[in-house]
Amino acid sequence: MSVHTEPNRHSSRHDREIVEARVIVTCPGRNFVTLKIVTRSGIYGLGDATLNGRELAVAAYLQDHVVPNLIGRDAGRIEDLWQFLYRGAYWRRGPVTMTAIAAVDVALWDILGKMAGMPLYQLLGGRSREGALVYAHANGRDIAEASDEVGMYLERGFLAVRAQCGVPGVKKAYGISTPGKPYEPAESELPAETVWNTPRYLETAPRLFEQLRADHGNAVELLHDVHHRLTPIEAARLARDLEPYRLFWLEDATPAEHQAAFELIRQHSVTPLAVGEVFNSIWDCKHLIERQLIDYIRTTIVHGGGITHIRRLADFAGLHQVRTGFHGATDLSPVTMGAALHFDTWVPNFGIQEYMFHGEEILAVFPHDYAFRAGRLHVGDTPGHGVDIDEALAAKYPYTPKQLPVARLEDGGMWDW
Ligand code: GCO
Ligand code: MG
Repeated sequence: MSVHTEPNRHSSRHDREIVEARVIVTCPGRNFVTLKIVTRSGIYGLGDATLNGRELAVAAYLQDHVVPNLIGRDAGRIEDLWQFLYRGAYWRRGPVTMTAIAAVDVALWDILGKMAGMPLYQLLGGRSREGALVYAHANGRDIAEASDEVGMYLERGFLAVRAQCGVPGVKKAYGISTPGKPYEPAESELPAETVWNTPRYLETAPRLFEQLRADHGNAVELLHDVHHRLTPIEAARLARDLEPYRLFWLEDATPAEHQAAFELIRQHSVTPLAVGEVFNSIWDCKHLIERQLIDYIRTTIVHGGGITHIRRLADFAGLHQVRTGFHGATDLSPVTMGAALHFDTWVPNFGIQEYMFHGEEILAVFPHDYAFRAGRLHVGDTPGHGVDIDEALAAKYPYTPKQLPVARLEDGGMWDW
């Protein structure tokens, strides 16, 4: 019997040639940088290139140094282009470079999916699960308000919720929204200055989780983000104090530039640890993973060199029973959310996905096919990553400079925000 297979009409080098790549900056409520790569066949792909508060640095890196290298190349050579932009640039790693590489990489995977007529998760190896477990953000000025918000998310069907609350005596703590507004830290052109008090926080956080368990029981998964503000020994103490409340994870308990600092936390506590939203490559977490000092790795596609690199990171983490828990704050565009959800649908060592919802204006600029049902996000079967951009609408929202806040101790010394 002879088997006849039609050649894919996009399989020729000529059709796959990159003829245009453009950087789109838009601010439908917050700034996003998107790279659009167009092939000769007319098929295009999108990659997110947003680095909160440093958006134009990535836009310029792409525009001035990457785009001229893309024109005329074969969009099908995803691995080779990744190596070209990483090894070939000589200056390696760092958030600006790795975000720019990610934008190219995700756009090329999107093109590949569209050429193949397949959703991205299928190209990666197919479905491992029906939907990706997600966690929402609950916050409140005090414990009671935060608990009410956890209750509100449970009513909406969430199975996992991150909780943050105000700290008595601290005027504006990380993670707490202005009443009536969604949580959005980058509100002003120059960084807002906040004041931090570690002893007050260390008293408050365990009381928050004691109350949440009393109000909502043990079935909900609870998470908490320290946002890098503790020293290793303080982090060890908090992780130990939180043990009775069985957190899903404690995030960024101490800054992780010095990866071995996590050994101290591990020596004192069995609270699961998550780290990595500010990492850009495997090298930032190699020690943490090899020594099993963390349980979840948060580095996601947009800031970690794209699907090509994050796939390697996830495989390496899997060898050490570390699971993924991708960053999904609103400063990552729906393009990253779409790509991340395809990855989550495939990756064997999936843990959880952060889901902080984008507002209506943003969702209108980025039409997408993922949807929330019963505690999980589900990707659609649109070829590629399933997220598009309405360029005419995007053009109506010009870039607006906004930076993240900074934190100081009460004596004025700079601290981690
Ligand atoms: C999170 C993060 C965010 C970051 C933000 C910075 O866990 O979602 O910590 O809230 O602060 O992404 O741009
Ligand atoms: Mg975080």
